Amino acid sequence: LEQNGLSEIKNSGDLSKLNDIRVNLLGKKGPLTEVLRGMRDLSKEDRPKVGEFANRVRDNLTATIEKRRTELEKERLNRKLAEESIDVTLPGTPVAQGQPHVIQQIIDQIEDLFLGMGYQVVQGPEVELDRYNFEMLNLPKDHPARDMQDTFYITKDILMRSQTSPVQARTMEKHDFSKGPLKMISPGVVYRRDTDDATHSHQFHQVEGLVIDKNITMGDLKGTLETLAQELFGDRFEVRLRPSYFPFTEPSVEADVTCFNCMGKGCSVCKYTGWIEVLGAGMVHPNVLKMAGVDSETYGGFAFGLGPDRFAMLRYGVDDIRNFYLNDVRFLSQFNKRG
Ligand code: FA5
Repeated sequence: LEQNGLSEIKNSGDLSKLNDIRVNLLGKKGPLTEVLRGMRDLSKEDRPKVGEFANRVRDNLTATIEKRRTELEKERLNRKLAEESIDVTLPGTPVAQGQPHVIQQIIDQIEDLFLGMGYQVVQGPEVELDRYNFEMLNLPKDHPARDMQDTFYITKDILMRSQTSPVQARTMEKHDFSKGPLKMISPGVVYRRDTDDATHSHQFHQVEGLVIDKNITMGDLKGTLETLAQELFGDRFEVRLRPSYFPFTEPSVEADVTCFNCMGKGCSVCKYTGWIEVLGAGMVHPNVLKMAGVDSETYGGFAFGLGPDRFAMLRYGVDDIRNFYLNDVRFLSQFNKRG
């Protein structure tokens, strides 16, 4: 029995066979158990001898099974390691790397510039109250200048904001001027019922800027806009300020930049003017200050609202604003900051 058992164990090829052998040899119905059970029928003298012998056989078999089990487990692990080994010389699967949208890149650059000049960045809601989008900006309900921004209304009093200027009103209302001046920019998406064409989209971006303090002049506005133009366009383009009208600023201006497409000669992109309008600005109207609870005798300031979509067109020579919104990765990946 012992010799047979030992050779069966040595020849067992896998763990489940080894387990079967163990059950057969040492299990409850196995021959050894049988022998031990039969001991009660033996004489007093034979009992210890047979017992000792049977126990020795059992111990030997158990130890051999354990040894074989360790061997088989090792073999199995080695086989698994060999099967699962990785060929490090195989070419890897390329991982596509994302990047901020080109307009977001422009907005990030504008934020960096203004943060460096001590401005704070403030966000406002895209679904806005008529009160902030128009009324507090000196545009009561029946004001004809509301037609300048054809607006998506949700209800009589709630709309998709047509400009980022409502964030001015919201921020001024909360600002504690005893703690210092207010300097903010507010980037975001705005909506208008404009007919889409090469330079107009019904959904586009604006960055609002606002400074309120004592003794702010038009010269401060001009210097700020020149710093911005220099940062974004370098010396390649000319910037001109042109008198304009906004109900919330007086006096008001608009800034145009040389058309990138014809460099001022006149083409269909700039509607044959040689210029592309990029922002509106002016000195904050006293009514706007008063409505936000700011003392308009002591404080004044300037505000501007610029279109980063147009900035992106100028900088990269993109001749149709709609390209930014088609989400064609072939187009967008051209503006990869990481090169
Ligand atoms: C305004 O929206 C004013 N809130 C700007 C302002 C702020 C003036 C603070 C004074 C003080 P305007 O409607 O001109 O102004 O738009 C500002 C800029 O947004 C434009 O110069 C242009 O760059 C951009 N813009 C306007 N309409 C569109 C459009 N449909 N598609 C893309 N960009 C547009």
